Amino acid sequence: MNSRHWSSAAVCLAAALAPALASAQEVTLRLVSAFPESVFYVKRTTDWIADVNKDGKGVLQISFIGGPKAIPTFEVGNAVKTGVVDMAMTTGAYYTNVMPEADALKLAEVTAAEQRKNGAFDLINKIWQEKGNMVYLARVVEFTPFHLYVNKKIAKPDLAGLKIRITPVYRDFFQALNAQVMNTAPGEVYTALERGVIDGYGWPIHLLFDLNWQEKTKYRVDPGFYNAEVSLIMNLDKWKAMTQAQRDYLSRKAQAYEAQNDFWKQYNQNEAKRQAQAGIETIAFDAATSRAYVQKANEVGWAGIIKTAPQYGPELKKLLSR
Ligand code: 173
Repeated sequence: MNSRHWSSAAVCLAAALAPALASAQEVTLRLVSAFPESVFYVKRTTDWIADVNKDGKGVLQISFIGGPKAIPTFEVGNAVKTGVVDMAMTTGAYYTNVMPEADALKLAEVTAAEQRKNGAFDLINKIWQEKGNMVYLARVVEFTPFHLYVNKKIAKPDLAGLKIRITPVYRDFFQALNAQVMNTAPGEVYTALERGVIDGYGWPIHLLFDLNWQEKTKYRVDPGFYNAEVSLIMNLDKWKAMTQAQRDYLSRKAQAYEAQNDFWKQYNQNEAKRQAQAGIETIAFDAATSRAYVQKANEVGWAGIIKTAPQYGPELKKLLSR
């Protein structure tokens, strides 16, 4: 066989093996959203996935499985922990059943970018690995306060006699304000409002419209409090099974998503305007009452974390506070 024959054989062999080699190198990760699919977080995340898939051919692909119809909101954390799914877009309040520390991310006063520099990101990853069998990839929502929304007018921060929809985000705070609370996934809030089962709810400044809650909401209480957090998390075993190149690629893309968080600043201003246009009135307290309201939120928030997470709570507080 002369060299010309050898080279054409080699070309044929390479051509035959190329797809097999490529597929051996490419991993497909299954991602779920803990938020209903109509919520804008999902559109932003599926746009990000499209970008990951475009640039990640032969390396890494993400397959979007769906929202709470695939995995119920409060079960998403355990699904990631056990590897039922590989990845999730969710918030810590939805997986306090995996570890109470998850809900501390709402108390961050330092930005996600700062958390990567000051050791908070590393501490979060240590805890998430140890207690949740998870990798914490990136925070994709910040610069966003939570608010109390009510259908009965209140003159002061006292929720006695009111039944308020919560998640773990708001539990300690609203209970400290004497509310009767009811833990509910976002997907069930509209019906609860419609039936008058609840007199109000906690939720960020944005995305009411995505769930049509503006139809059933009279007042937003100002000021807002905390720092709404939504993040990408991943199963640790799946992470370890990937190649270094795949881990690097996913980390880089996740960090690029996080780097877009300034987006929320303008978006939230627009959302507040849109609420006013939809007829949602604001209830505002005087300056001293507002200060005390926000301070109480922070105090009871950290007290709750430190009580349920005595080992890591104080360390998280140190690194996430200003
Ligand atoms: O469902 C919620 O009110 C909640 O806990 C939350 C957390 C982060 C972003 C949006 C909602």
